[in-house]
Amino acid sequence: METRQSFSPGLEDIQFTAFTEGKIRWWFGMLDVDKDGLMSQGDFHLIADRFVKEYDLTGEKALEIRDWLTRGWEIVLDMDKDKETEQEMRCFIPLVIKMGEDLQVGKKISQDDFTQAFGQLIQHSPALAKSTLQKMVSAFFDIFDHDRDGFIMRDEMVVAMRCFGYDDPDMVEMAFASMDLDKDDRLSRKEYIDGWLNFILGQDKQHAFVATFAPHLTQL
Ligand SMILES: [Ca+2]
Ligand SMILES: [Ca+2]
Ligand SMILES: [Ca+2]
Repeated sequence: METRQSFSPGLEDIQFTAFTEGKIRWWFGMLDVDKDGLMSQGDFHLIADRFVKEYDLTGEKALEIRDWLTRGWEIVLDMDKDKETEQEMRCFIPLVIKMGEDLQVGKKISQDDFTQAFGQLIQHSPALAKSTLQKMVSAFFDIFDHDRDGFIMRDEMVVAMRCFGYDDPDMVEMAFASMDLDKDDRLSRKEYIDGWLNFILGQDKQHAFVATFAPHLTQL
């Protein structure tokens, strides 16, 4: 099964199973950095603050990351799409639209809302779920790749994971190694995106991320 992870999951594998739901709930917990059980702008501000502190950012650089983390969901959920697409989305995936709108106006999202929105997205269109997640993960790649050389190095991964509240070096190493498929000690955008897509949307219970971050899910 080792080589399986070098590709992102096929659309036929993308289903909203209990396993998928468990992973989405885990992922929510990762984004809820202040651990108040809700996802809000406050969490993204906190992540931004931590990055600013870790990298000692000032001026424009600091503003840039704050701006991105605050507006990230708009970009990912494609809020400026055309009218027709918007109506279609409102009709088929209203929970996703509502989540985007709630975040924009500063409302907090519960774990159930987040999970149900993603579930609806997956059930409506595995392809759209995959491309949405791809955009989201790709955007986080840009934040993790602090020096913008197109690769996440081990030290960049360590800092970024710390900003998300994961400071166990073994855990970070496990995640890094499982994504670095060509073993060149850096994560390309593709390695990083495929790693996350396989983890969140794939059905492989032996995935290294599952064992590392959410071992309880192997029992599902
Ligand atoms: Ca929170
Ligand atoms: Ca880099
Ligand atoms: Ca690599």
